[in-house]
Amino acid sequence: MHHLNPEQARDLTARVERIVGETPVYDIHTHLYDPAFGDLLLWGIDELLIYHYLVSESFRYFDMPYERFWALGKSEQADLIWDALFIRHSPVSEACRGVLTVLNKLGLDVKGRDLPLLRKWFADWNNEDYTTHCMELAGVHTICMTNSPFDDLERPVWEKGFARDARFTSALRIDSLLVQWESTVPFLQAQGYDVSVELTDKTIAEIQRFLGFWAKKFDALFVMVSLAPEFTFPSDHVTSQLIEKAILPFCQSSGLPFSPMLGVKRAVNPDLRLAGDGVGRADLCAVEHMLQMFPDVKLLVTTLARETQHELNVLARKNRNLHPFGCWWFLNNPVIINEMTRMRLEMLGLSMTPQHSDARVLDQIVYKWDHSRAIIGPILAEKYVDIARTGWVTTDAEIQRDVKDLFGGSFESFLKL
Ligand code: HDL
Ligand code: ZN
Repeated sequence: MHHLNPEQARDLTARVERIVGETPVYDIHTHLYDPAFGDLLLWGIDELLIYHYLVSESFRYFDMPYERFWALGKSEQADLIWDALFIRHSPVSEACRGVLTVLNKLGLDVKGRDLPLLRKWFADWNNEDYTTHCMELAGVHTICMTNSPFDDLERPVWEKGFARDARFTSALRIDSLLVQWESTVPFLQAQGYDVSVELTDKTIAEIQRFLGFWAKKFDALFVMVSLAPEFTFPSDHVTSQLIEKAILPFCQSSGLPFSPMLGVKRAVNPDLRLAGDGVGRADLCAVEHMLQMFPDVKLLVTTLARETQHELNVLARKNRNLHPFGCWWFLNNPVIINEMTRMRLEMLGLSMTPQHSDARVLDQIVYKWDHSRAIIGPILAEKYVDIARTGWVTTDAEIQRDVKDLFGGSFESFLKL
């Protein structure tokens, strides 16, 4: 029996897409900063253009040595990128289109292609007002930062103390501890932690004291790390030993989720610097074993390879304490956001977080969420139409509830698990 005629299907689709378009989102992983961090919060047309995604795309057209580019100032770099990716070739890539979406949503004249004129407009803003402007335009109500006690520019701001902007929450990032343990030991010792390279009981306890101090300082919501495709767990490798002996027990006792981000190959082209990382297929048995060995720890997981998404969803079906999130980095393209969102809705329903922005430049939240809503909305609408065809009618209130779940509600419930 068909319970829906084409007009009703169109009406339902329009309602879902409107609600998706209007529902503010919790952006649970970004590299943005509370405006109190001053210049660490990047924004404006030159920062948008020198985003490392565009740097790597530009070098495909450059024949200059890498070092010559890096020796230039930011606006000179931006000029070269604008010329290569926007003027001499049409800006059809996702990261290029993103810049245009931002300019358009800001109400600026994209057609004129006048970069100097665009720069003048941005020069009139300050970072507090512009933060509010971008969050309103993007429909983002809260931004989770990536905070590292190992970052020499960021740490002093935390040590000095500042009045926090409630719209910015925190995640404690510990790559330096887990992935560069031996070179991080002297830093920890200088910070007053009695640690040795050898993972003695004392060292494990001191690592947990360090985690507790910074998790409290940041009011961190979870502990995160990015790991290489080769990462396995459990194993004798020091990274795995640190996770097993220090991190997961800390997460167990503190109740903070652990967030391994799996499958990044750092510096596959070191000359590209921040733009030089690549992707590899992570072994999700590592996640499976963490879940089996630490059944009461919550794992907030994203993986970088397209090929590992289905397996992650199956793992999430088996473990309510595993929350998959986002279309991370090289996955943050319409073709893959489409596939991942369909797969997650079809396998997990609404108990997951389909997207985060990973924004490094404040204005990017405007395009990343515009582009993602344009994909998530129609897919979600299809699912409501599919069940409506059976006779199951979904009210606007129920659609609003579901979209709130996808846009941060499920994440916040997961934190409270
Ligand atoms: O490790 C990470 O959190 C990644 O998101 C990297 O920061 C990466 O450079 C990035 O910005 N991806 O979007
Ligand atoms: Zn990131």
